Amino acid sequence: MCCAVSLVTSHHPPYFFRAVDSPTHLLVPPLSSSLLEKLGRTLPIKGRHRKTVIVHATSNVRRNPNIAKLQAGYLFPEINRIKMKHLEENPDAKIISLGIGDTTEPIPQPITKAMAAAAENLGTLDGYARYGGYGAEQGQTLLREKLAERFYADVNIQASDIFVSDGSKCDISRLQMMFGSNRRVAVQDPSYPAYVDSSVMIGNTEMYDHASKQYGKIVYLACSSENDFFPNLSLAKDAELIFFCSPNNPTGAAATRDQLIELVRHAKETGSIIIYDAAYAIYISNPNCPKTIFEIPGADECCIETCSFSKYAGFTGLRLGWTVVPDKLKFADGSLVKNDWNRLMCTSFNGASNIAQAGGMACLSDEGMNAMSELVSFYKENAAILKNTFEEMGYTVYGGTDAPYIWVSFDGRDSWEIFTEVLTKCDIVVTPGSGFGPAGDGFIRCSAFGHRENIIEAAHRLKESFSRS
Ligand code: PL4
Repeated sequence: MCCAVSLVTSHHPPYFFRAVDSPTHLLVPPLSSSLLEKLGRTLPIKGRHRKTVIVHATSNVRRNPNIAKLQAGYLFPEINRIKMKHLEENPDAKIISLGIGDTTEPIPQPITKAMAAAAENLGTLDGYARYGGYGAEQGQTLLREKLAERFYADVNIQASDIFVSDGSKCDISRLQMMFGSNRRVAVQDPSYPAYVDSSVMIGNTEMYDHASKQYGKIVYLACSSENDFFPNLSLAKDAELIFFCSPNNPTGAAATRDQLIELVRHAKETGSIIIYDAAYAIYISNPNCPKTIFEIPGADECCIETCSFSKYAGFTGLRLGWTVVPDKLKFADGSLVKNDWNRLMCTSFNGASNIAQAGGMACLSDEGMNAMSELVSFYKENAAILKNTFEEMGYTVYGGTDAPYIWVSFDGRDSWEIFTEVLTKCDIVVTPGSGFGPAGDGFIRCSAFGHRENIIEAAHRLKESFSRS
């Protein structure tokens, strides 16, 4: 191990690291394996006693204590790691992934053609002069206008409220950066894990509690069939920021107009801000479920909406999204949230790729809109196949009609245990419900992103191994 030897004096927490030597002047005998195991770990300190341990370090820089609070790895790379390990151990396994929600079908041709033309254009003097170089941090004006026209024509949102970005996940972290630490945050439970993990990283939480499987200070708003997947908002009366995702990942539940009216009313009464994740809005079929929070009167005074081309047009790898910060939304001091978002984006973001933005423009043409709609219909047919399969097998299933995810109940069983059983018996990767929060335990999430033949084969394998009826 090539590093300096340091003494760590720890007084739970924070941990104090002090380098006392270099590799060339070792003061200590070789480290035992048990000590090596502790390297870089948070050591439990009993009572008020200080504990001195030896660690290898190459710097005196203290680890970010907020990142140190995180448990295990981020959910999706973990799922991928387990999948790869399964493949290593079973090289002949024909794994089907219903796990990570990653699109599988090609980007429609009118969109790829527009991007190819944009790339070619960058190879010409004139084209480069017009579209090359750094672009506006807020996104190309034409794209912002087109987004406003396509998705916000009937609501009080202007092109200048829309900030184009490299995707929703990135904007979620940047929103955390804008609001800063020590915020009281509420999340739906279960929900997309980036909300909780980014809250931990920015310093909005206390330590993780192993008994409740929750981070201290975050308000977990349980959503289940018992409350129609809409939480008891009174629990969030002290929250400043509420992450709300509709259609929800992972439950697939889309909030109704009445529920969203209640959400906006709550935010206005408590003075909180809703960060509304509409990444799957295009999957909504139910006319009673709004596709943007800004359909709700007053939402422009208390909501930020983030959205993405990832699941609309297969841009998961290409990266293009947007966040809407309305003009009317203000901080407690009366200043515009939009001004701070603009300031943050100008400092921390250099504008979305110009080729991706050309693709975004093509998505919003008539041809592109039709192509996206076909793609979404295809994934929704997959969702219907999976949903019907599990129902025929005797399971209770949610979601899948307004979202590309189905949420399958295993009657309270440990969801990692089900995940492992599905992987070992069927060579199928799903996502364990508890990865989305403690209220997700007992469930698995199946993604409907897949080639049709894989979805049909997965349905067949699941029926063979897990049928109840
Ligand atoms: C795996 C509610 C997927 N590595 O692509 P983006 O950044 O525009 O959107 C990410 C996103 C935002 N909001 C919600 C989402 O569900 C997602 C994507 N979630 C999933 O399987 O739950 C992909 C996850 C990816 C990630 O961590 O986002």
